[in-house]
Amino acid sequence: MINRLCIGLGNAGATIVREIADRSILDDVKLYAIDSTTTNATIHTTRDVNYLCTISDEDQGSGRDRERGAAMYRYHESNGDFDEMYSDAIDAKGPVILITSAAGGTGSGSIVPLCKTLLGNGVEIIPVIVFPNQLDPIAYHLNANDLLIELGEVGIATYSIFVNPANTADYTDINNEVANLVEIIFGKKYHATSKDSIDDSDLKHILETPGRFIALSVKAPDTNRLKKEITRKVFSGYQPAWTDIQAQECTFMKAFGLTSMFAADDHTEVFSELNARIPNSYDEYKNVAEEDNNGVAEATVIIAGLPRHEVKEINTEFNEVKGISEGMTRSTRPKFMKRKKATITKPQSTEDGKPKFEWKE
Ligand SMILES: Nc1nc2c(ncn2[C@@H]2O[C@H](COP(=O)(O)OP(=O)(O)OP(=O)(O)O)[C@@H](O)[C@H]2O)c(=O)[nH]1
Ligand SMILES: [Mg+2]
Repeated sequence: MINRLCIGLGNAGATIVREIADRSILDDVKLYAIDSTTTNATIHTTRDVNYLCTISDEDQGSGRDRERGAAMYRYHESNGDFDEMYSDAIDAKGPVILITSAAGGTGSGSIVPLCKTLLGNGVEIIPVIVFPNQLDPIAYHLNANDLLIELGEVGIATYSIFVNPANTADYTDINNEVANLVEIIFGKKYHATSKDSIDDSDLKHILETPGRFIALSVKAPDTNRLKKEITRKVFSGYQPAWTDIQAQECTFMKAFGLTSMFAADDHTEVFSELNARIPNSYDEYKNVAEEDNNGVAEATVIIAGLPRHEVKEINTEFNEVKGISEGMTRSTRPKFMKRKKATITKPQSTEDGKPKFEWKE
């Protein structure tokens, strides 16, 4: 019997799985990465990641094609290449986390048949999707939008979304945040406590709430700064938050953990700004751990039942450029320019050896 399971797809998914592999707190999580290149497989991690390399056909034009990603996945699936991963998923404890970017081809395309198979086998799954930012090109957003539609069609109810930062290709920070979410939803952040506590069955309940959820953790030297930092991270972090109007229309599920010297006294105050932005909550789970924690106060936040974030509306009436001569007519010249024909004749003898040029009527 294996414990937890996490599968990363495509470049972003494999890179994030590598980050997870380097965290000792997630040692008991079995890791798979599926990608169409072997580059990722050769990068060192502190422990093993099971790499499954799908056929690489880059010379056929592999970039950002979701159809290709899905077809490759189905081919390998029918070949039995994912059988071990599937049996691990069926045996795994708790939900299986699937991580991919939405914008590419391999991960965004193959996560759909993967979800279909796992759901068909009764496996509980949570997709964690890395979205393009508003400044990313149209092709990224079309892939991302198609992915959401297809995940809806296969019946995904609970999921999480991160949005990549604009104007940078340094993903260290956001990838770290995704790994933090994995720690939280696998229950690694809830320190032992004799007071209110969040256990696996509470987490199961929270993560069965339909809709999008966010999960993050925050550290600060004192509770006042912790309160401000929670608000900052929830409302301007990598996971989209919610508007006041959306909050009025939805019923959220909350899980707030606090580890600090006086956690019981401070719990209400630390989450007060956040609670002020949540008018309707169905339930609230608490974890209150009173310990020195090396002088640092640490809070974890899960909010479930969130609406999907705003996707970029794309006008698909593309203005395609015209062919090189489309809409042009051949030019005519004035009569006085009446042209003679230029002819060139081959040299008759080898003496001068030059082609002969003449104007002819
Ligand atoms: N957060 C994060 N985003 C990434 C990372 N690598 C790539 N991206 C973003 O992911 C999108 C591209 O997806 P990839 O994961 O590279 O694509 P893929 O699944 O390998 O698919 P192909 O298009 O077939 O290569 C772009 O929006 C990139 O900005 C990563 O390590 N972390
Ligand atoms: Mg790739």
